[in-house]
Amino acid sequence: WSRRDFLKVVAGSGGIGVIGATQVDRLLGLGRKPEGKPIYVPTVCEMCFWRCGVIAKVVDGKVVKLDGHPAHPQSRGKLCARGHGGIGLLYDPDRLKHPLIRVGQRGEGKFKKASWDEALNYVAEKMLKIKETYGPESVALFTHGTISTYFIHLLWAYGSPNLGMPSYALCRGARDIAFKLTFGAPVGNPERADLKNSKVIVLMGFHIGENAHNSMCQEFAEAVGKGATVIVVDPRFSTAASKAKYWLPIKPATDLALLLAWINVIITEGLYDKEYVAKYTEGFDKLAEAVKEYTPQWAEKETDIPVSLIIETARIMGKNKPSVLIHPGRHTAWYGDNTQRVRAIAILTALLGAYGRPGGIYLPPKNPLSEYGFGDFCGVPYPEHQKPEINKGPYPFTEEEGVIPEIIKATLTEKPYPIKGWLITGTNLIKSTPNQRDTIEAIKKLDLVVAVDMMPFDHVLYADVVLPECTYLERYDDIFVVKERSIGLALRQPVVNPMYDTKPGWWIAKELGVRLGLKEYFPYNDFEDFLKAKCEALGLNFEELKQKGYIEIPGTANPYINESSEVKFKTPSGKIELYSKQLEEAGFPPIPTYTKHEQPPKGYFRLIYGRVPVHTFSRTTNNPSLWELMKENAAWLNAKVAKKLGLKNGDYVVLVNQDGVKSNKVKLKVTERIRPDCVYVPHGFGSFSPMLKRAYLNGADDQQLITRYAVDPISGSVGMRINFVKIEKA
Ligand code: MGD
Ligand code: SF4
Repeated sequence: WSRRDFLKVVAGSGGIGVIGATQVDRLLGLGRKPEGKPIYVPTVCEMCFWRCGVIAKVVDGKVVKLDGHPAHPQSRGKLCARGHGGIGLLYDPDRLKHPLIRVGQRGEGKFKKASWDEALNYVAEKMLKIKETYGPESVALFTHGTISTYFIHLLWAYGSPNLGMPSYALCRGARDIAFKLTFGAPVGNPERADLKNSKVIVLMGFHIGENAHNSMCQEFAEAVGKGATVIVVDPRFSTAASKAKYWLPIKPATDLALLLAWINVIITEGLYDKEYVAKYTEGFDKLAEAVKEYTPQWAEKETDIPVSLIIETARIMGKNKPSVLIHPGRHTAWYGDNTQRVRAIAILTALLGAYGRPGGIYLPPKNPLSEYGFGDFCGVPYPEHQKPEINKGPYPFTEEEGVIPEIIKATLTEKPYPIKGWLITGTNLIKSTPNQRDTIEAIKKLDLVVAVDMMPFDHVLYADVVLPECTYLERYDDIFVVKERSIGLALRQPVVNPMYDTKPGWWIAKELGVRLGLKEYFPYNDFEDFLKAKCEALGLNFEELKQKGYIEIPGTANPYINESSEVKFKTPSGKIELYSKQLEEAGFPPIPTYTKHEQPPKGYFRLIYGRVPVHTFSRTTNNPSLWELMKENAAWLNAKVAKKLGLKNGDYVVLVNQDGVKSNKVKLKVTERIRPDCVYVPHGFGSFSPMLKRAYLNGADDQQLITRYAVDPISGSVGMRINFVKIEKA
């Protein structure tokens, strides 16, 4: 966003703060404007994982403003509110300021201050003891964000495969597997959605604008401006729905029925791209046969969407093919049949000839770079692990990023072998993972819990040792290979020196590695040495990258299929697999089939959740700048239902789930913008860490209410939208 748009957000939310010099003064307690000559430093945002390019304005050694890098394709000169709000993170007085060692019980949050040597020695000693007693596999790593690079390297060098990343099973895992099974490649991050050229945009439970990813929002606005038809399928009238021609308020958990009915109409009415289907796909006849039963009449009963609208929207897609984007989504961990649901999106995309065509899903860029990863730098192979990996569970298509609840289950049961140590870096495990009771019980069984974080979020209360990382504005990180329509390289570099006694993640991992006898895996003293060597290996000038912040590699853009040359997809058949033999061989339906999901019992509502544009998960809820824009969440309830229950807008209520678990008190948003059978709660609020002065007990924690989950048997994706709540007055 531009500064003007940002001010609009501030005004719209009734906020009082504008992130500029005045607020920086307040955050710093300066009481005056910094007056020196400004310097501008390019770097990369980490307020969410879109990773926009940033230009930081620094005056008198203080960051006074963050703006979008004009050349970086994910920022295009703009930042979202959270990107601007990075200053609030840097100067948050509640930051972790020095290493801590626990003195009270796990969960009490009682610590003593420690030196880095003391804290690192403590962790290393425990890790060596666990390795000796149980084997290295008994340490697991939970990690998210850039710090993952260094700690996955450490985990693998130490000898454990047991990695759990929320960004896989709790987020985009099912989507990536579904696209790989169908097209031979995941849809990428950023998603390869050619939004700006789309004539029809279909958003299924994907709330662009509330789920704010910078360039994606810019392209959505551009497409809407050019007159694209937007079809929003959501039980809630999202912000994107306000830009849509069609809002289809679907009964939750029935999206697959709508998708199958759309496929049915597209095939029976001959609206598919016949030439494309014949040339690039495999299994069309079997698909046509399989979807015969999924008529719009059948789907109406499942979804509550009228037959006429199902047919009308399918025809609009057919008429505008191939420039139709059925967005594959990002957080696809919904109901336990996630891979098949996203596969239906992929199949519909293929029928419309929209994969590799303008306005659909563009192709991955050509990659001339050698795959030169962090682990390659040391040239030492990782040790073979002796015991089976727990993190993949029994799910045949899962990736190495793992299924977090499988590690938690193994920790609780000690089967197939004990897990005794958890390293938690850059993820608030308590807020990201369903069934908090299991997570907390598992923690109690451990010999070692380490948290590497910047803020004392919920999980930090349970750590034996807390290692404070400095923020993204105070550190180098590994070079980012930006894979958008073309390939580029972006550098995160320190904008200011680290505040307090905090250290970068690469340093913490290295110091631990050295103490664990793994020095050969960390053959550098200074991270600049590593970055320079990496640049050399990639044929780049490090100084130029430092100065520019982002460099595009010319000749790498490859957005659309070249119809005149032979196209080979990286699937076993070399074609787009409408019918998946891989799934069939693994014992799953080769074409998505519909399964009914349980609906809320009487007196209960389905708990659905989502994002707000000024926060990222839980991580920003204590940020002074962003907290001013939104301090607490509100539970959305349909107006008619509220009237029946005698509840008013602004009343405080408590949500109680099917297992009797109660939320914090939460404000009610009474609105026509939601179906009567759901309650919607923005995710990430209601922290129970008293070390957070602003976020503490502000609003309801949706994760607390997610005691049940359904794991997708194909990908291990963890469906979390299967919980029901009733409402009690607070
Ligand atoms: P956060 O809750 O924001 O996200 O889950 P998490 O990755 O756990 O917690 C991030 C933690 O990382 C915070 O403690 C923060 O201070 C710390 N952190 C942030 N930046 C850095 C850094 O640079 N260095 C270090 N060391 N620490 C840092 C996200 C996960 O949650 C995901 S990806 C998804 S898609 C799911 N979303 C989701 C949902 O929408 N609803 C529900 N109920 N559950 C969800 N779980 C998943
Ligand atoms: Fe930062 Fe916003 Fe970009 Fe995310 S979308 S990286 S928070 S500016």
